Amino acid sequence: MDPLKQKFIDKASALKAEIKSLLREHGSKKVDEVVLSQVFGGARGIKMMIWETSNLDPVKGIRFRGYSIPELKELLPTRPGGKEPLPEGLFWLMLVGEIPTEEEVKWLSQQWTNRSNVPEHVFRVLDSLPVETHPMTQFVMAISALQTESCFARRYDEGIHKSEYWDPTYEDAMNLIARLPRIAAYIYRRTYFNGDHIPPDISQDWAGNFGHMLGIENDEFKSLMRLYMTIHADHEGGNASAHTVHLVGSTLSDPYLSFAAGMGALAGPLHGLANQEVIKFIFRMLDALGTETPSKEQIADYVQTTLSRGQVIPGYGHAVLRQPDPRFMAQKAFAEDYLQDSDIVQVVWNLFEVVPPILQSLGKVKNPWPNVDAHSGALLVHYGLKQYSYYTVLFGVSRALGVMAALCWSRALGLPLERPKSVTTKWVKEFIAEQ
Ligand code: NMX
Ligand code: MLT
Repeated sequence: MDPLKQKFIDKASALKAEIKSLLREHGSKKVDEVVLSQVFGGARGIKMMIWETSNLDPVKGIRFRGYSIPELKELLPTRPGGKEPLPEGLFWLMLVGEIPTEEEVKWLSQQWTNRSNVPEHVFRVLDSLPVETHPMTQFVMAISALQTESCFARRYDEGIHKSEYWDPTYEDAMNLIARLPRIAAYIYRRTYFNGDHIPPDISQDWAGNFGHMLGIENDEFKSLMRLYMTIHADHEGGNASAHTVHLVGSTLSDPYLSFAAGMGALAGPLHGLANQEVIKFIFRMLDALGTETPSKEQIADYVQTTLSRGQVIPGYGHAVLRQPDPRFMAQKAFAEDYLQDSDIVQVVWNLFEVVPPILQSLGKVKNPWPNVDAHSGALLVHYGLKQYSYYTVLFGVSRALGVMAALCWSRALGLPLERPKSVTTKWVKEFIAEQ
């Protein structure tokens, strides 16, 4: 058995036994109370699932196995001489809860290279779609087409014992992550470069090779890709894409179909599609104002007009966070290091000053601060990746790291079918009448 897989199952078996005795003793302890506004309000804040790979604090932001993004930048292995963490290291950390050594990260990079072959029929499925098909639709279809390769589906069909579900889940998770950059790059090149594809460079790390296949041969851009793939990977289990993967996976639908379903959730403008909406918003604003360098007053007027049209300001607000997103701050720090002089980055920074007080003044927005999507597009535009309808695919490739690690845990811990209770408004009225 490979060393990561062995480490994983050792840890998961120990935790499974611990959970069993914990539930025997404390299974009836109350962890939450649900009020009616939560039932009607998108289940905000209700504690209802187990997610081992990361946890979100409303004020401090995301912690991957307890580590903040600045801590990970210090601790995770980088390329020789590089400043940004390798996403391979984050996957290792999320899967087994340990900061990997450089050797372990090298091993994982090599594993993903070995597993990265994409069967020809997946490209044929993509090539059969109209070229103007949204990249997220192409992504979902390609992942679904790749499901022919699922070890989990095959082993289930052969009658696998339930105690072994984790094993083909791990294999599918590793193979899927290994193949995603090639698929995502194929979608980019077919959509915007007339199908002029770039073969993989297997000497590069996972994110570096992705940057290479996109066609942007720039070391700074590859560093950005490593950072981008690390910070978008996981945001605890309740976000819409992760929760969808978790829910679909709980039916024992295989990792490919579970991930494709999660990508459908990520493609919504209130979730991952917000990264394309932010840059679209900025381009439209610059167009409307007739300048690349609008003043803060001009930006404020445009934001007010957008709100008066009943539209949200993309990239701002969050269902859980109540402070600027540390992922926004990490991208801001990258921009301060590498691209201080970019006009579009300056617009993002001006929005950061202008938008929060305006949203606060509405009196209803719980978090007026920027989220991860407020910054990412401007960085990509700077390096020439201007085709914003592609941006959510990048988010999706990264999100695979977290949701696949978490899916391995769900199957190893033997988590059951997820099936919460719904009620009708008639039931609510009767419930109130009985109080
Ligand atoms: N612009 C305008 N109004 C907003 C915004 C915003 N950015 N954020 C929240 N509101 C409104 C919201 O629409 C709601 O209005 P109403 O009562 O009229 O329906 C009110 O403020 C209360 O909403 P909250 O409780 O603050 O936010 P909620 O938890 O419901 O929603 C988001 C969270 C993220 C969906 C919301 O803030 C939003 O729509 N933001 C813009 C889209 C975005 O950036 N999404 C990306 C999230 C991160 N990601 O990558 O997934
Ligand atoms: C995410 O990364 O999934 C988003 O910030 C949305 C969320 O956490 O709800």
